[in-house]
Amino acid sequence: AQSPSLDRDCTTLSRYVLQELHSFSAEAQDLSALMNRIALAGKLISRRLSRAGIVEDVLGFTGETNVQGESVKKMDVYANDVFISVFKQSGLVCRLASEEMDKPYYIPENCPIGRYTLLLDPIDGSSNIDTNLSVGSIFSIRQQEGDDVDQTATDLLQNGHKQIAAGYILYGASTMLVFTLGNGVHSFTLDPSLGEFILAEENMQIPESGSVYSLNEGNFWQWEEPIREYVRYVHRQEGYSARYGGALVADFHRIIQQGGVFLYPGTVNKPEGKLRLLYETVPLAFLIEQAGGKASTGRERLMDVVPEKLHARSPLVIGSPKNVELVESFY
Ligand code: AHM
Ligand code: MG
Repeated sequence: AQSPSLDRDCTTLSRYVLQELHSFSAEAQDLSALMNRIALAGKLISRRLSRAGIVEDVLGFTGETNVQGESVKKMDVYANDVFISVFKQSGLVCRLASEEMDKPYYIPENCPIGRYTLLLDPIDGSSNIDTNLSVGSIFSIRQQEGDDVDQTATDLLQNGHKQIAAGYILYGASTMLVFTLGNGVHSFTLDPSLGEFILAEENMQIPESGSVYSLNEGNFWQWEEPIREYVRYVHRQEGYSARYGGALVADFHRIIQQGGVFLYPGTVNKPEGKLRLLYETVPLAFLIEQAGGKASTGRERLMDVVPEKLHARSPLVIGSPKNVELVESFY
């Protein structure tokens, strides 16, 4: 019998994206080039992570603090630089906005022609690196609107429906790239010996409901009351399983594949929670909706939220439609 991967004819990412777009329009060409660049960044980051402890400067902190007030890890800086250098050569992206940079990064050479903005969290869940656990990268692509001559990037302060593409790279036991171009969610697995992302699943669909709930229960007394009530309710039911790995991308990947719900609610001191809208919660909202799931702040559909600033945060309730509706019913 043929192995399953051979049955699938080893569809590579670059071939798949061109096929999916069914056209050779300028935009289709651009998107295909953008996805290939993201894949290249993913390969470079994956290669470096796989050598943690063998080569220098993979583990540990730089000693700096970023815009978010968090200690910067060496891999945060490396991954941010990888995305910048990969997109400098693309000609397509004029601005990159990242968790690691206070202001958007402009690539002047690309600005007259580069019509796209890449929003990203270069390494999500970086506290997992030093213990050899999964981390990810999250990205979202938007069309630049207006010429942004004063470099304020105010056109980014619009809702999630403005996204053209979104996805993540999961650096786990294997490296996976999962994305949407607004026409379903597709996943690819990196074959390191080929250096190619090979199609794993087309049109992923999240189950209607699932038994996993995923949140940091250490924050119980910090949460707002509806979330405490929801968790008390879960504790009284049979059949739920708690799963929380400390990296959003990895926890989200479990949910989108197997169903259930991931939550990062607001707390008394931080009503907007921890996760950032433009490059963490809203890209995942786009993906989950494309896979038949739901994403909410608890009070409203996440895709409709308009950020007040580049690094704005939002609560996150995301996953199977039934599970998300149940959480919302506690508000
Ligand atoms: P980071 O992007 O700075 O790594 O922070 C985001 C991470 C998420 O991956 C994860 O879900 C969350 O922070 C974990 O936070 P906590 O330790 O408060 O549970
Ligand atoms: Mg993050």
